[in-house]
Amino acid sequence: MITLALSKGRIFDETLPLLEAAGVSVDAVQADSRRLIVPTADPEVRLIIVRASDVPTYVRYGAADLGVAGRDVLLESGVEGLYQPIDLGIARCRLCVAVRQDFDYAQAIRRGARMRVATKYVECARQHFAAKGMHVDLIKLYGSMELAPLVSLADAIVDVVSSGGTLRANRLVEVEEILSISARLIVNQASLKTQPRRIGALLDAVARAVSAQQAAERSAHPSPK
Ligand code: PRT
Ligand code: MG
Repeated sequence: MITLALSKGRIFDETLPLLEAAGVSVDAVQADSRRLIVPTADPEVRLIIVRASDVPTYVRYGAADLGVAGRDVLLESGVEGLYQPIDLGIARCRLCVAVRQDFDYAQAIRRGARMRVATKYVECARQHFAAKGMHVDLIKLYGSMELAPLVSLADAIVDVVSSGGTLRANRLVEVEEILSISARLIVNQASLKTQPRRIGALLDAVARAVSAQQAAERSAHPSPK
């Protein structure tokens, strides 16, 4: 049996079509249920539903052989014991620094002001500001980072942004991009050694599904020459 860890929401929704194309389809009723262990059309593959930030943990300990996790989550959690063979190109977003529209970030940097930065991504934020030689006080939050500058908890936030709609709705602006992010397939290294044929075949099928999806996207939205 191969166990694949996924989080509900965009990762689940965007991974299912790739799995389906790889021959591992999930019944719609099962997908919508509250079950935490979801069977697939392949009796040798099952899904487990976990919190996005818990995916690397399940895979690292071998409770799942494979998982799908955002690059943001992987950078925060570390990747020891994990292979990252495939960039799935889904759940795309970017990790950014954002501030209130009326906050002069460039001037605060010039003055050498010690900023307070609220974020769930403490490791990524620490590295980013250290590389810029900026001293910041990091405040760890677990969600709704966008609120922090509005109630003076922080001067800036580090958060992932996709459409930018949430920032705009809260009168925040993006001032720096730190990383571009997409979701990766991760694999437990020991699982790959003990089930090389089965897992290898699944990885090949998923890689083909990703290439086909990206080719279809390119032909639907050709990039300007
Ligand atoms: O929600 P929960 O606390 O359970 O966990 P999570 O937020 O880690 O999970 P989930 O499912 O929201 O995100 C899983 C992964 O999707 C993340 O690790 C990212 O790699 C990726 N991803 C892609 C995003 C977004 N796009 C995104 N927009 N993750 C979060 N967001 C948030 C963003 O923080 C903002 O608050 O969505 C909000 C709206 O974004 P806009 O810019 O489209 O308005
Ligand atoms: Mg979320």
